Amino acid sequence: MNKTALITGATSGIGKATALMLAKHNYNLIITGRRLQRLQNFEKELKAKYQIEVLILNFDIRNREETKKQIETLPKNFQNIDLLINNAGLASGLDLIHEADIDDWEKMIDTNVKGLLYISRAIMPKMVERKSGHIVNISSIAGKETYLKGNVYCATKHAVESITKAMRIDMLPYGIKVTSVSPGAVNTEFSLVRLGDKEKADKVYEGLTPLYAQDIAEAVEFAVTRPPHVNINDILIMPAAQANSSYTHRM
Ligand code: NDP
Ligand code: 8X3
Repeated sequence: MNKTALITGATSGIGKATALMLAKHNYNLIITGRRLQRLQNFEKELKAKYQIEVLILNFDIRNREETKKQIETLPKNFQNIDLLINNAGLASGLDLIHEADIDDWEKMIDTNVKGLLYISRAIMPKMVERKSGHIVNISSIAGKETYLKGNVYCATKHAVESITKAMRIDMLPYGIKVTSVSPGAVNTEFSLVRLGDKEKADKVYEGLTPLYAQDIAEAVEFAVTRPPHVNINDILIMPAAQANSSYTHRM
């Protein structure tokens, strides 16, 4: 029988590439995000290419009640989630901490921290009941280091790191694996969302070869294809042209 994976934020970037990778491994997929048209197009693409079942969940992960309801009302054949990829997230703004827009802070904290917690809280009890499951949290180099103007985004990813460690401890007796994957600069819609401007977003990747979503999907692939006795705790993956969050080598 196929396993089931739920990927938050599968409309773009890392989430979409990870969903495609999991489809190749014959997972039935629950794909989530706010942009319904994208989810519908992606569902068509997945079903055309792979012999898997696909379920769309179209909701905003910041909405606590909606998130709970979506998981509580899953159709029977999608209720046993084997793999949760906590990917939905964003940076909003790049400003000094005394100048930043507080709405940006709310957005990042509500999505990257609270949203991740809401969906995990809804899914984990069934994993515990079944004594089986794997949770992969997409963190960031921003969860390991703090950089100029990164302030609250970095804080949210530091929180993801801490939540990951907490999950690993609390899930231990139930045989549930917990992995953190922390990328450096990946060329997705991330910078467009963060900076709100295509020209500024393109500059982030100018003069260097960044990571691509596929690279992160491959890191996730490694973590989810290990034998039962192996857990990959943490993967930190950077472009070869980026030493850490502050030093990049541009041509
Ligand atoms: P993208 O902007 O390409 O994708 C972000 C995804 O998150 C989209 O599918 C989006 O879906 C979803 N999402 C955002 N907000 C919400 C919300 N409120 N409710 C539901 N879904 C939401 O960026 P990436 O693929 O790069 O980002 C994926 C993850 O990787 C994020 O957690 C990010 O912090 C992390 N990351 C990214 C790096 C990078 O350099 N790109 C590096 C390190 C980590 P929709 O808009 O349809 O709701
Ligand atoms: C995204 C990577 O360095 O832009 O999490 O914060 S960075």
